[in-house]
Amino acid sequence: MHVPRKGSGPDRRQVLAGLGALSAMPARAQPLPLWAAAASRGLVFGASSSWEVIRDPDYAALHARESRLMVTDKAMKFDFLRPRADVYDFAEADALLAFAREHGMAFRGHTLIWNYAPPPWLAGKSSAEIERIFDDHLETVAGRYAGAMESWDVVNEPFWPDHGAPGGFRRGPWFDAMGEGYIERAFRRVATIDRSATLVLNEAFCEQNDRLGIAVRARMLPLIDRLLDRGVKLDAIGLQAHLKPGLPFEIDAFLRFLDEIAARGLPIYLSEFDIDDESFPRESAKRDALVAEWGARFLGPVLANRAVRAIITWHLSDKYTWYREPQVARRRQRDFAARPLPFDDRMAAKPLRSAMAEAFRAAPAR
Ligand code: 9MR
Repeated sequence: MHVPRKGSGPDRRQVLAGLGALSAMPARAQPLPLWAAAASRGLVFGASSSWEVIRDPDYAALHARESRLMVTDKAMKFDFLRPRADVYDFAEADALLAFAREHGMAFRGHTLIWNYAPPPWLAGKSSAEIERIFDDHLETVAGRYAGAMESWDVVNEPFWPDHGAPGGFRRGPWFDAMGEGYIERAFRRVATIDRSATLVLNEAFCEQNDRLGIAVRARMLPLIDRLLDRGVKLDAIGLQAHLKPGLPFEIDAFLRFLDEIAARGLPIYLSEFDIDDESFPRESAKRDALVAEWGARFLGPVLANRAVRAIITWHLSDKYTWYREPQVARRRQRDFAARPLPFDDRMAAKPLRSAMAEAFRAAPAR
C-alpha cells in the first residue's frame, strides 16, 4: 500500500489524476476562462481597469480568472499622472502593476501621449516649454516602468479631422507645439528608454464606415508608412474597436484595412473592445442577445486575420463601463444603463462572453 510521507501533500500521480478528471468535466460546468480560450489560438486576452479592480474584490476575482493582460484605463493618462506641473502621481499605476504581477498577468500602458484632455496647467506655455515637458514625461514614465511593460500605447488617437488641422490631426498641446513630428519624437524617445515593450500606435473609429471612420482609416496608413520609412520603431497598431451598431458599418472595408496593416508586417491589437447598445431595444435580454450577435459578427472575420494578436475589452463588467460615466451617459438618447461588455453588473457571464469564447475557438492558430 502506498503510504504518503507524513506532512507531504498529494504526490504527482494524484495531482495529474485530479487534473485529468477536471479536464474531463463537461464544458458547461467549467467554461474555459477567456484568456485560456484565446491562448489556445495564440491570442492574448486582456481587459482594462482603473481603481475598481483594486477596490472591488468581486471585480478583482473576475479579472484574475478571465484575463491575462491588465491595461490601465485612466492611471497612465497625462492628466491623471500629472495633476500639477511638479507632481507625478503613480499610485494607481503602481497598484495595477502589482495586481497584474500578483495574478500572473502582463501589463500594458495606455497611454503616454494623447492630445485629448490636457490638464489646465499646460495652457499658455511656449512650444519650447511644451517640448521639454513632453520629453521629461516620456523619460520619467517610460523609464519608471521599463522592463515591466508588455506594451505601451505611445500615441493615442492621432486623428480628429474635425479640428481642421492640416493632415487631419487631432489638435492639442503636443500637436500645436510640434506638428506631426510629435508622433515620431515620442516613438523614438520611448524606443531608447524601454527596449522590451511593444510600441503601439492606437487609434479609434477605424471600424466605423461613417465619414469619420473612413477619413481616419485613409489617414492612418500613410502615417504608418511615413513612420516605417523613416526607420521609427513602430511595433504594432492598436484599433480600439468600440463598436457602435447605430453607425454605418462595413465589415469588408475594415477587413481590407486589417490586410493593409498586416501587409506592412505589423501585429494588431483590438485594444478597447466593447459594443454600444444605445441603438438596441430596451429589454435587457434582447439587448444582450444583439450585443452578442454583433460580437460574433465582428470577431469571426476579424480574428481570421492572423495579424490580430490581442483582444482587450474596455473593462470587463458592465458595472464599470465608461458608457455609464455621467458625462457620457447624459449624451445617450436612452433611459437605460449601457450593457456593452461580456459580464454583467454582478460579474455573471453574458451571451457576449460565449460569443467571444466561440470566436476565439474558431480562430486560426497564430
Ligand atoms: O474609459 C475612460 C474614461 O473613464 C475616461 O473618462 C476617458 C477620458 O480619459 O477615457 C476613457 O477611455 C477612452 C480611452 O482612453 C481612449 N479611447 C476611448 C476610451 C473611451 O472613451
